[in-house]
Amino acid sequence: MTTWAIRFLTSGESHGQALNAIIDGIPYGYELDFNFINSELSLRQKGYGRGARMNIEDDKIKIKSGVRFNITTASPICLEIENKDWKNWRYPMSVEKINFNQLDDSTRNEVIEQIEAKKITKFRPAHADLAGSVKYGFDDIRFVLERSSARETATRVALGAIAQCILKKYNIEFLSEVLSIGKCSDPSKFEQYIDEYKKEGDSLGGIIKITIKNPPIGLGSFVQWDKRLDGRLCGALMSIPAIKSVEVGLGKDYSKASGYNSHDEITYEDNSYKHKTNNSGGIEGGMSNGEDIVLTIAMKPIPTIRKALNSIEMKTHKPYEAHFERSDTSAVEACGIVARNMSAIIILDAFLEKFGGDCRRDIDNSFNQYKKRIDEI
Ligand code: EPS
Repeated sequence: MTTWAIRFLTSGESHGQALNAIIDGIPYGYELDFNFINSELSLRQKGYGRGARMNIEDDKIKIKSGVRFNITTASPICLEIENKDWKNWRYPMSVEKINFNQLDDSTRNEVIEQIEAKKITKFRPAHADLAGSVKYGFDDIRFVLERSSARETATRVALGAIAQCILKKYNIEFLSEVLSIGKCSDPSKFEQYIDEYKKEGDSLGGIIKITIKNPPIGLGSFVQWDKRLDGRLCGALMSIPAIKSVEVGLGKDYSKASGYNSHDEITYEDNSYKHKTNNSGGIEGGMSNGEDIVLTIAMKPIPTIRKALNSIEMKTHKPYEAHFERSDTSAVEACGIVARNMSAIIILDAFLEKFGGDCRRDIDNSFNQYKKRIDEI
């Protein structure tokens, strides 16, 4: 995915020491609200159907660089989120710290035996296990599952919450709402529905709606394929583990309507352009059109399930029941928090591409000047 004004990377394994992220391109002069950032992290941990891991973790952002007296300094921001569960995972995560040359033969053999015994070799259907192990040549699926784990999304929420702190100054807000879990679309029955599947050792996915409120008209562009805002947002949302579809506005239902009956008619009220409806989901021609941006994403059921599916063991190629580790029954609500924060990173990128400067005052001037110009049209 191309980003234009900001770049970011994340690192860390699910049961490694910590998760880290670095984001570059954040201008000078924005006050960050750490209570808000930590509340987004806490919301990502919650939602009905989460597993025992969430009782261990207490995700909080630790800033390592790029912020002084709560104000962004324009330097890259480096952040860390601790994995409290790391302490419970002696092998194999800490094994690289052991100097094999200094061990006597029997201790070395004991360590090797422990590593061998802990290897995971039974692929879970629908997980990254199979393709990841084959691609990299791993003989232990743990190398795949540690990094492919949705634990990584905590860092993206922290980065997205930083983006939200900045975009709030321009009245842009990000909301997420769970529309359905499995086949249940009655929120008052979600918990009961999840309980039934939990009892069965099964898992669930769901549908989430993301609303981006008050984006200025003209974010993104039609001039180049990779500048289109819908492509950028959809790519970012598809990169969230377990997401299988992203729709903008009416999405696939738009294809079933006729143009006359579905396109959003344009009006002019209170000094600005508006649309009578919002079937386009706030994006036309790869640009925000001034309406709220509405995206709907579908999450597949979590791959790790107690009620084992059939699979193959890596060494013998013989059929086995897939490996089970402690897991969530549903993480749909958490996924909504991840999705709104991923959207915030992309909107900030497009916002800084349009109004960018090195310091907040320049960006405020550019934003206000643009508003003045479009009010005068
Ligand atoms: C996950 C498996 C579970 C989830 C985890 C994602 O972790 P564990 O194997 O430690 O029980 O709880 O999600 C998180 C840790 C998180 O912070 O969201 C997986 O296999 O993707």
